[in-house]
Amino acid sequence: MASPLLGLLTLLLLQPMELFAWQDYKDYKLYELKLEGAVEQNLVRKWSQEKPSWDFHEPSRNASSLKVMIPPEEADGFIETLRSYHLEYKVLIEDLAPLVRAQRAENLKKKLLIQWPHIDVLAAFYTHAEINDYLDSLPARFPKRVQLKQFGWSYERRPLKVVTITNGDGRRNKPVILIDGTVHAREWISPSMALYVIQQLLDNYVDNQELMLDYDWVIMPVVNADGYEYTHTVDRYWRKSRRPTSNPDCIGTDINRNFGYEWGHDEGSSSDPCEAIYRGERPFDQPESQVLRDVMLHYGGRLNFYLSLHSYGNYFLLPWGYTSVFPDTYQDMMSVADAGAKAIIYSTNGIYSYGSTYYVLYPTSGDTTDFALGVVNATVSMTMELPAAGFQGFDPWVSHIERLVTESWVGVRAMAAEVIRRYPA
Ligand code: 0X9
Ligand code: ZN
Repeated sequence: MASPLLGLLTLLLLQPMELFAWQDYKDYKLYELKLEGAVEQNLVRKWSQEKPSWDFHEPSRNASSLKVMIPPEEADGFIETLRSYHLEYKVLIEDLAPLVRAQRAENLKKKLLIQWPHIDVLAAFYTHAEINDYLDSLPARFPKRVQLKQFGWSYERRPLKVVTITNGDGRRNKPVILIDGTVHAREWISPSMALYVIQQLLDNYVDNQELMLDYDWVIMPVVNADGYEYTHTVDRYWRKSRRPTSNPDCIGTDINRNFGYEWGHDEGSSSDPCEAIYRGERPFDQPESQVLRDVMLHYGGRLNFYLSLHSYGNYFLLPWGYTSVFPDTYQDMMSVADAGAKAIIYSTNGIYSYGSTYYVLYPTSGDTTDFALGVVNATVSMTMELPAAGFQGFDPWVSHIERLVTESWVGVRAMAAEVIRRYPA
């Protein structure tokens, strides 16, 4: 039956995203800028404010270069500006479109082979709905060891779920290790890593049981569900939430600037809805931030290790982000980071830098890690920036997943073991 319906169906199968105005990144370019010192750093900061469409990857304090993605209509002006400041640059990628398309095709092809609801974390990147289906399947498979709880909804009403994993001995109120993922939508290795941790604790119990003897694990693989879904359906490089702002041209808030501890400093966040680090109108005005806050507070009195999974950069970032002053327990937290860094370098030769966010990376204000320490009193609070992969850094190919998550697990496992050793139940 050669009907229009069939034609539509074929179109849907071949180009599923055209119908939803898929951002194809045609002729978008990726540049690398040389950064010589504070002068360039300040220029980049100024340009991020004035030109939100120049998508700078945030420069870390000591970086000697940084990447920036530029839309085709801005390319001439961008180059002119660089030249006028005598900044050195090189073009890394002339046209992002074929690469974005190839990654998308690779992932969709891999997913055809999956036997639902069993998912192979190493075989593909999954959508929020697919991850939720997988989480939903766990209590039946591990009735004594898994508890699944929905803590709320995203702005677009996606259910936000949290899984608690125990060894099933029935002992209540053990100290907790809380791991979250996907606060930033485009950092796709983050949900994969959260899922890998779940699979290690459940399917590889024999090797990991000592990690659950006196501690429970609480894992929220996707915080920014709307943003994450949007990276699968419309725009692969979306970072923020999806709630509209006071500016009709700019959508979304950086959930990692929206938390209510030392919120609102201009050093480390922005009041401009068009910027990547927009903090929102008020602390916790994003439903996703409220949900993660509630999860933290729920486990408050026994939160011994809070770990937020991001990418990229190979960092263990400790509080504070908002100030150059160190927290009282800084050295204790450093010992935990040190255990993670050592374990990784011994196993794969991967090198992590660690220290306070303010010094190691850049100032941040209103982020989850500062809140976990400042308000929830987590014993150890940390952001882990997983390694760069792919062409931008947060866009690994499916074939990279295994290397990234197995290496990262070595670090997470070692840090959990160190927390358990230092703070026995
Ligand atoms: O800037 C951020 O939100 C994080 N980096 S990312 O490239 N994933 O966007 C770092 C936040 C670190 N903050 C603290 N550890 N306090
Ligand atoms: Zn991030």
